[in-house]
Amino acid sequence: MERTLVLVKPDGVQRGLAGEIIGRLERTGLQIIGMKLMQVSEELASEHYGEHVGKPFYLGLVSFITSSPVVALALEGPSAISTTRKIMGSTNPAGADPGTIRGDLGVDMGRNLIHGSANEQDAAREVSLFFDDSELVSYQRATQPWIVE
Ligand code: D4T
Repeated sequence: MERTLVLVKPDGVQRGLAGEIIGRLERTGLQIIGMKLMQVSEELASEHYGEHVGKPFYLGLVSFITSSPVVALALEGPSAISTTRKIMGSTNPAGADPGTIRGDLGVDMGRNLIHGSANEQDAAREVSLFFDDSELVSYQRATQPWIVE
């Protein structure tokens, strides 16, 4: 089973879209194994966005992600990373496909509502950055055989 980290970014929380965004991901059948509302510190933001240090949008990105609370989720399931990225849509909402979270709910690159880990290595690093082991819950769902063969 694969895991991924999702953040409903500050614009999603401020706009009251956290439930809509989480619902879209939840309906895929991916299982929520961790979830919390939290304020991202400058330190956590710089670790999370380390790959973007030095890029022209980096300071704005850190300022945005620390500007207001996010909802952090750890999701688990087959192809959790690619499934989440598909539902999110491409980075710039202006070009994101209709039917995706960014395509349906956003219009601007700097306010793209959601983060999802890009690959397995990032997912492992990001899940452990945002969640302690004790915050990740292992549990059975009665619906599981109707979601995964
Ligand atoms: P995240 O990481 O937020 O899930 O987005 P993506 O994986 O889809 O995109 P990314 O890492 O390339 O960018 C991270 C974050 O930076 C913002 N951004 C990006 C921006 O404001 N201007 C830019 O030119 C780029 C490339 C949007 C997402």
